[in-house]
Amino acid sequence: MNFLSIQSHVAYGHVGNASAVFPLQRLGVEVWPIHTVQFSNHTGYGAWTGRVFDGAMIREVIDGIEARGVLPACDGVLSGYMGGADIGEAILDAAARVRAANPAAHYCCDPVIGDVGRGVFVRPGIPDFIRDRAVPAADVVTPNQFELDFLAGHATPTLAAALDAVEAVHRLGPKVILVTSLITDDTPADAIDLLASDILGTWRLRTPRLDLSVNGAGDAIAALFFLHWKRTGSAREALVRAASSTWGLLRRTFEAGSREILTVAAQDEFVTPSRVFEAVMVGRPQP
Ligand code: PXL
Repeated sequence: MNFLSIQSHVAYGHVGNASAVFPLQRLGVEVWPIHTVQFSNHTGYGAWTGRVFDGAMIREVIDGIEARGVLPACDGVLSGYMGGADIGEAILDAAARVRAANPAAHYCCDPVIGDVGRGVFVRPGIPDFIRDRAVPAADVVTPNQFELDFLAGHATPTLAAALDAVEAVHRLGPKVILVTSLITDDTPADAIDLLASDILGTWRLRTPRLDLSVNGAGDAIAALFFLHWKRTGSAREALVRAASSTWGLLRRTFEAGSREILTVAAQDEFVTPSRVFEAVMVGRPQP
């Protein structure tokens, strides 16, 4: 399996490509990372150095890969934190070029916009670009609850509202959806829910809630979900594997009291999660 992974890069710590690339490699994927930014560290620290790249830079690197004649061997394009809307255009162009070279390739868009605690943390213009251009071009999307609400255009205080929102996102185009970090009035106080949805139905997976605040776990789970979906063809199976691995990663991070996720030290969780959660069907099959 070969993936193009187009997202941010940080030198210190683990978000964006610095969170997604290694778990994929650990699971046997050849990853072709293209960085949309290179920062010293993630923006959650409030201060960072480095710069945002531009669309021309992304296109140049894709041109070079295309010149090697290897685009037909690319099985998937994964995108995350975009930096600027021109980078978003370059990402969609890359996804189209890969699909033209390999009709069996898929595009997974992690619609990185913000989260419930921090609100929007990307540049103006990016949220609308993601909703209006990137999500409709994607086969798979992996919003957290904040991003789900934005994409669907309504809040999701109940499971029924969340299921409606998932349907609204399907109507934008994607066949497969993963919702992460979902808390509704149906979620116990000590738990957190995830939903996965495809043509066969919508499933919920519930894990214990860990009292920690870290960045980058969403980037890892999107990569893992996309890979496991590519390998199994099942949103339910991909949910079980990706959520179990990510929970194990977060449990190890919590126990260590680390501000950065333990992508390297907890790598065995990607292969053999220490605890495997089950998924239950909560919604009717999606058209
Ligand atoms: O995890 C999302 C993310 C990706 N890339 C960068 C970030 C963040 C979240 O803070 O700062 C650069």
